[in-house]
Amino acid sequence: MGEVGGGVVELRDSSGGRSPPSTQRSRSSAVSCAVAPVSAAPVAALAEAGAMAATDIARQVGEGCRTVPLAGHVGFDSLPDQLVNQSISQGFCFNILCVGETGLGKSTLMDTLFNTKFEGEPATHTQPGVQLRSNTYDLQESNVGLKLTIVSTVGFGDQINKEDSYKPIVEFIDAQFEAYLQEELKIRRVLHTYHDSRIHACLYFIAPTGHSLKSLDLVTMKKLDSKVNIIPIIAKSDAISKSELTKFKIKITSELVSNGVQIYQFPTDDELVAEINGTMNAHLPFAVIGSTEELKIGNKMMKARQYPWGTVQVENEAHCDFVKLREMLIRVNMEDLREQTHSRHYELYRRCKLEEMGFKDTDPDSKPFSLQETYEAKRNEFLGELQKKEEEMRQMFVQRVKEKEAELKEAEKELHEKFDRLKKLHQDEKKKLEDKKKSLDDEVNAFKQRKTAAELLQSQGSQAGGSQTLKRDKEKKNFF
Ligand SMILES: Nc1nc2c(ncn2[C@@H]2O[C@H](COP(=O)(O)OP(=O)(O)OP(=O)(O)O)[C@@H](O)[C@H]2O)c(=O)[nH]1
Ligand SMILES: [Mg+2]
Repeated sequence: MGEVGGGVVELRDSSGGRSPPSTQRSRSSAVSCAVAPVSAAPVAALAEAGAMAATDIARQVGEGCRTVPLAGHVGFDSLPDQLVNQSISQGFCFNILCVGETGLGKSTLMDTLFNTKFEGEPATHTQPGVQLRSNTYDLQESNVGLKLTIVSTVGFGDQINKEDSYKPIVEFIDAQFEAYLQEELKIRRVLHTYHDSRIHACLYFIAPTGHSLKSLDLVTMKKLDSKVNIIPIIAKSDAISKSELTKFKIKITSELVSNGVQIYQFPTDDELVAEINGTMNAHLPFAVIGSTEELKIGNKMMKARQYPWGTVQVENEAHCDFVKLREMLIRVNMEDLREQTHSRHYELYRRCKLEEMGFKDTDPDSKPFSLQETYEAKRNEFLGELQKKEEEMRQMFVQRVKEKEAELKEAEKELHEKFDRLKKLHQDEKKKLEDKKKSLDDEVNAFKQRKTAAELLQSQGSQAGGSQTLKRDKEKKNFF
């Protein structure tokens, strides 16, 4: 395996000249400056920067600070070396996110960039949604250790409805920021041993269509640009002719600009790398080819792709921009990508999150707001809200009880009315029956009277009939 960042491959500029030596940039932060390979130039530059910073501080503190000459060597000029040594012993970490449609050559490009074969199965085209696959590897080059995490999209662009394809990616990036924030907020923090999983660079793989960006690409890049350093690359650029590629690059750039997509710009504020970075910014998006296959070209073994009509060499700058990408991503700007992730993207996430949680730097009178005050304010706000909620619930409960009471009263009233109605009905019925009974009784009495009269009449009749019979019997006897 070859060297990844040690200067084996020379980067040539467009005029054919050799580019400045590969150097990791160092910015103002003390921690982030401890990244350069141990060499005299950056250490001297750091010492110089340190001296300049001291002058600045002296100027800032003004009267209270005096410059005192030293009578002899003290030793704090070794501070930059100490930083470098400490950083080397701690090791570095770098996290790359590869976003691109299935089969666009993401894994092959990673293998080619790091000169190794990372494991990983190709994805199918039948994924129901977009997922992210993350793998971490320990790499060693010279005496520098690198914990490399490669995160790849799986199933990106394979769904019929691609509206939400960006969401899992955004969620993943935010989850890494959140994990870091949680670690920072812990009482016992172990940030020096914490595995920082925040994404430092997002390689966005554009399909070599030669036309324009797909809306999926534009939407996804737009959603990601405030969260991660996006480096757009035209994948499998051997599938596109030279003249088409030039037009395609122009088209992509203009579409990114017109849609307000902020891609990562290689920094030009450090004169050590300003020239090369400025030149490379003009070459974006890089058109790359990936291959780990080594073919014999002339006397040399080279990474290339062989076709029936010829061979395309990965590391030949006339064939593609692979070398430019490797140079910019690994050899020149790796530290800037890490720093931008921390100072820009993570800072934005942290600020929004803390503001959401109620933290402020100053109160309405522009006085500094202490953590204690923030806590008290948030607590009071919370208690106020709790009281408000309690009051609302009480009101609601009273209201419900009142409603229930009214309902019950209404039901009771209805029952009473029903009872009265039934009672009246019953009374009417009773009266009717009594009347009927009375009339029946009357009828019965009248009948009885009639019966008695009839009986009397009958008995009288029978008596009268009896005496006549007696008389007749007597007359009969007399006759005989
Ligand atoms: N023509 C051409 N083919 C390439 C290039 N890079 C990779 N390939 C081929 O494309 C196919 C897919 O490559 P992968 O690297 O597996 O693609 P991927 O994006 O990782 O695929 P998934 O992980 O399945 O999404 C393989 O057959 C590669 O050999 C390239 O630059 N040009
Ligand atoms: Mg893959």
